[in-house]
Amino acid sequence: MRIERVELHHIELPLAHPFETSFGREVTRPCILVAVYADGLTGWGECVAGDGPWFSCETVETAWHILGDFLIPAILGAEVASPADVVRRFRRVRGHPMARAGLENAVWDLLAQAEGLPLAAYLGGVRDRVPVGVSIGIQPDRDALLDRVARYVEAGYGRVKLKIKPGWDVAVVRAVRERWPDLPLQVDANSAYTLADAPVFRELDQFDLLLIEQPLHYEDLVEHARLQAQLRTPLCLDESIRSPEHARWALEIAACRVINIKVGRVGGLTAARAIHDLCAAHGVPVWCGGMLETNVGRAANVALATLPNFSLPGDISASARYYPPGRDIAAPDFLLNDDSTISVPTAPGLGVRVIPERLAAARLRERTFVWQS
Ligand code: SMG
Ligand code: MG
Repeated sequence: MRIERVELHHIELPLAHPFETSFGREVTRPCILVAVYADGLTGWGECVAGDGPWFSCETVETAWHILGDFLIPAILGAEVASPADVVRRFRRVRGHPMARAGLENAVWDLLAQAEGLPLAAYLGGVRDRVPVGVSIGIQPDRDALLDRVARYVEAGYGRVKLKIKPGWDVAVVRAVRERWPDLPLQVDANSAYTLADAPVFRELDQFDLLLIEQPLHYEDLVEHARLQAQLRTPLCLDESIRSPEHARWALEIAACRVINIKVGRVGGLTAARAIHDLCAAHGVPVWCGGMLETNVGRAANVALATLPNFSLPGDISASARYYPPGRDIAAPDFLLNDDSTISVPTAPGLGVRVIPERLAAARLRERTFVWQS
């Protein structure tokens, strides 16, 4: 099919609750939604870059530039029969994985619809529901954290991730572990520590955590390998894995025993599936990370998590955990099942519909690119 038209929609939504990590506090969430048109179908993708270069060096502004000036011109008017055609046309662009993922994933949705298949089936997924957990940000104090954990456990989340940073680590993990001795629990430092903090991680080693996510520098692999060698608990890399190559290097030097796959961070569903396959071949479990996506990005995450080696619960919570009722730009919402899973949509493509009025209400700017034959 020929790509006839592409639209960029820069939107911003209020979060249901502020989300605080070691690198900052978010009250609203921006993103760029990408719509790709061909043969009477529309595919949607979400670019998860934020307002500032905090989680990653990409921002909404850099992604807007890279999409509009390089990536969209590379595929506008092109014949596309498979996602590989898009990946090939993007090969000249170095870096900018979040920008690439927004557009590549929109084409995945389009092609899955053209095949009449749910995105999960088009990817090769094997599940009809995916196990999920919830990621809980840093709270004003320990009681607030315990209340928040209690609320999510009562809501049915069977796995909890706590954000940690220096001064908000061993004592809070101990408090949660004492109250919920059997709860599957993990922590995420978002690169807030150095190797000099190894004693903190040796203490965290006693709490039977599922994993410790991205403790050290966001680009480092070598020091993660040194830390991993001192710990019983698996280290999991997030920010350090920005391509299949990073995953290969990390496995080669045993920098981690688990990988968090985020489709935006690694540059799209093709790269995400390649990392999944590589980890499966090495016996390394993976799970699907989250970037506070709207239902468009969430649908792509759910589809990805149906691949067989996604053997740990993902940061894919129910839609209501992220945005106030009626605000998410796509429907239907994702709901939490009693067994801490989310059901995989069965309609062709992403299986969610963008609601034009909600999109318009959330939009800050838009840009349209039309192929002139
Ligand atoms: O989408 O449930 C979610 C959030 C999961 O904790 C989460 N993501 O480092 O893994 C991570 C953070 C990054 C969020 S930055 C917006
Ligand atoms: Mg993380």
